[in-house]
Amino acid sequence: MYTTSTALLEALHEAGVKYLFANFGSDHPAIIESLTDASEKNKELPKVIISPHEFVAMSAAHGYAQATGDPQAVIVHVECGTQNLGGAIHNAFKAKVPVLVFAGASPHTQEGEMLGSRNEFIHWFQDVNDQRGIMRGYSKYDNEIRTGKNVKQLVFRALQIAKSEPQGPVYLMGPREAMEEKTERVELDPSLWEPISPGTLANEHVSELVTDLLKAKKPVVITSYLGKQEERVHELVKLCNRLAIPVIESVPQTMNFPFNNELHCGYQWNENKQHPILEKADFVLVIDSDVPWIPTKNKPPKKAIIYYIDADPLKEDMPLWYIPSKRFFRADSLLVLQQINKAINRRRTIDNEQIESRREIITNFHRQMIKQLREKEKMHANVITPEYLTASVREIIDENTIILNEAITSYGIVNSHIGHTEPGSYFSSGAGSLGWNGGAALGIKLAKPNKTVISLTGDGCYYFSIPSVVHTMAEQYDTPFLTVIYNNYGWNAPRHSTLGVHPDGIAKRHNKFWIDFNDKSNLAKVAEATGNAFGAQVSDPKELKDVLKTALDHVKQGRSAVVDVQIARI
Ligand SMILES: Cc1ncc(C[n+]2csc(CCOP(=O)(O)OP(=O)(O)O)c2C)c(N)n1
Ligand SMILES: [Mg+2]
Repeated sequence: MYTTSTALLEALHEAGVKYLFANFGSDHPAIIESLTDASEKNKELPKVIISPHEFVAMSAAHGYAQATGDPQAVIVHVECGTQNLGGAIHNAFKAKVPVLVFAGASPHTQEGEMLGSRNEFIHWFQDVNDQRGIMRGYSKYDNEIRTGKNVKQLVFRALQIAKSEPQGPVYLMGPREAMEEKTERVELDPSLWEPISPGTLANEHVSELVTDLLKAKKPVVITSYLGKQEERVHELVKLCNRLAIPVIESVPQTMNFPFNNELHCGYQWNENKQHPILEKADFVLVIDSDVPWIPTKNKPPKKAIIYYIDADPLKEDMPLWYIPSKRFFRADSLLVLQQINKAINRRRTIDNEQIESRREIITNFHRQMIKQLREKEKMHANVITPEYLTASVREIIDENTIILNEAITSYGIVNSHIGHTEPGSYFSSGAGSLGWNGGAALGIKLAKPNKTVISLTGDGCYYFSIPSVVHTMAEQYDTPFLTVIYNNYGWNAPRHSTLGVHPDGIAKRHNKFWIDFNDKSNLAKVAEATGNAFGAQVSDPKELKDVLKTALDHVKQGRSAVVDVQIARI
């Protein structure tokens, strides 16, 4: 027995995919047959992770790829399952995370003409005009598997596109008859389907950039996802240390620059304040960042010379996007940083005195910033502030921990009060459809079983993550992690958004923002019920640290834990 479905699964295995996050249906009999056949014959295929909701499946593949760089596969049921991927496809696409999604499609014969022909009422309902259109706008590539004869080529091509920068999700669909088709095994060499090679700068561009950089008195680097690759972080540290360049992380998706480096000048999310260093900058290197600043709140001066380096400097998928950059380079940030560092080493006239005086100013700024942060995280008598909560988490973690941040109006607080220092130790979704945290934690733990994984989430984002599904899967697949809910009993963000546009509006005057949740709900019980997690609620600041420690002990012993912390609405 060797069908299109066997070839599809075999292709995924040969391409290095380890997991299939799967939600099966009437479109998948051939896949189920092939999986059982392989399992009975001890033939190695990717491991199936049964995912009771597609959003969690996709978020888990997202997290796995963030932690490893390796795309996994998500298998969903026709157009319905594709739609249930929901915001998770927005997240993978916008965050540039590689995932291969396969969906079956309704049979295209109805009188038994072929194996797989319609035999259930649902096949008429699930036959839609443009199933692939659901993913268009949120995938780099989509195609239909029409025969088993070249399904491997389609899978390898799809993965080549997914892994090439800018990375992203890809979509294949196959109608039932095509997936049942008997076919011959095709041998392909995976090494001939590698992602496109990373790009560098032309020599004259390196030289121009370095000349402008060395002329600058107040240069600054801004980045968001440079830390996708550890080597990039080291190369950026090398450059910044050599020239005493301050770094600002804007909307950080990864750990990009160690917070304990005294050139780190903080994180920017939606804060309504001009960053004092960016305000005075005369040179800005934006490297790996979609949103380096929000011009209505914070921006460099008009005179600053800006260079923009990214795998996707045109942002063709963002209809409105521009920054006043002198040059836009499509290139790999590691290679570019290596080019810049080498070019600087070759320069003979570098004003080291100026660099050292700048280092002193930036170091003072950093120290002052840390002092203010420590002030803010002091315990208050009756209420847990997000700063105190984050500092308490920081105190119980070690260097073997990965933190996930979906704390929304506490996004920046999580960054500055954890203060990540190790590449790969921190992730946010990198996009805007909420609920990534639960599935992503599961995927990251699957990828890095020896790490302690901690998800810091708003209460709204906890609901969005479908915790019942996340925790039943976490137990079934032995991926224990700690969730800490920053629970302000509602959506604080739309309140901030309303005040941002209408600071003295009627909503403010009546303190009526339409964002409040049921405050009697015990959120941790969901995880207890479906995943046998340890659950706790805390509102007393004095009890917080002990509860967090107990919860973390449970996680270290192999049981997930959810700590629901009542925090002040800020
Ligand atoms: C799928 C989705 N639905 C709605 C939103 C709009 N939204 C942005 S932030 C937010 C509130 C999140 O609530 P919570 O996690 O409790 O964080 P808080 O705002 O309270 O800090 C909402 C509803 C979104 N971004 N994505
Ligand atoms: Mg909230």
